[in-house]
Amino acid sequence: MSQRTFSIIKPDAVRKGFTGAILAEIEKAGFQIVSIKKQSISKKEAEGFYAVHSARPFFDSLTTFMSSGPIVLMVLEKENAIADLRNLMGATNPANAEEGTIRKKFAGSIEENAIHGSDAPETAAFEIGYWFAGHELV
Ligand code: RTP
Ligand code: MG
Repeated sequence: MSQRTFSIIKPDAVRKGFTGAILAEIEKAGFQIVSIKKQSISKKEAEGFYAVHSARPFFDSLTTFMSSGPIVLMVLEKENAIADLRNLMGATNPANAEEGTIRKKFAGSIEENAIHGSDAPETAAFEIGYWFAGHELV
């Protein structure tokens, strides 16, 4: 059954000019782009998005980074989209990411790691609703 997930091309990858190459990887892997937009986000918006990490030591640095420049926000669809995107992304720390993954190819560090993907159906639903209105998802 077809499933939706939420993804972000993070500011490091946009800055380095990797937007098109990452979108190509995503499409090559069989995802349909349901909706896509490029924008900068505020520190407050980043804090709300990453609220589950609010107690982590990297929270302030992460939310500063995520609001440091334009990002590309996307809703993606395919069968098994959530798990398949996580596999395509690779490990959080690019030093541990497998060959052929987006983070192996495009990430610079554990924080500046090029791409976000929802990790479960509940988080995908929250994250899609956080960034996209219903009329943007038809
Ligand atoms: P994401 O949520 O962005 O898809 O990444 P993830 O599931 O692989 O990693 P997660 O544990 O959810 O962490 C969210 C983001 O926080 C940054 N981070 N920095 N300095 C650190 O130790 C550290 N750990 C995580 C990364 O940008 C990570 O993607
Ligand atoms: Mg995560």
